[in-house]
Amino acid sequence: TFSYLLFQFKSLDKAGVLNRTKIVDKGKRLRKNWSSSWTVLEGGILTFFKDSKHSSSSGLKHPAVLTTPEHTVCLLGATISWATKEKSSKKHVLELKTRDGSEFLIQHDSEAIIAPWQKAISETISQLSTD
Ligand code: I3S
Repeated sequence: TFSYLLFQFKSLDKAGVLNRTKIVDKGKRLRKNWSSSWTVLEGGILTFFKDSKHSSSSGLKHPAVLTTPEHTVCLLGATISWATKEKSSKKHVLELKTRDGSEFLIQHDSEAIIAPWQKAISETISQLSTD
């Protein structure tokens, strides 16, 4: 039914492969270590799965099954913005700051891929703040 489809749509907001690095953990600066990972935005939570040891093509077939979550980020009270040049020399870098004082950089060379993530994450953050 339509309401079921709507539920499905809302329950899995977005998924794909992005580059990410955690740069601050609860106020403590970490060494930047970029890696590519399967990323899922669902129910107000952003989950970065561990880098698959397999080739990216096999990793893409059953990514959620073959890998384990490395970071689960609650978007309640988080902020997202485009990172300044000082944060990274890469293009299209998003800076995600969580309520517990952690920071992630999220990146993709393709603007067509990263722009919808920026939109989805900022919409989720706004949605959570009005709930
Ligand atoms: O902010 P930084 O220190 O310039 O970040 C770069 C480093 O993490 C670098 O690794 P090494 O510390 O092993 O040199 C990475 O390879 C670079 O990708 C990082 O810079 P970008 O501008 O790509 O985020």
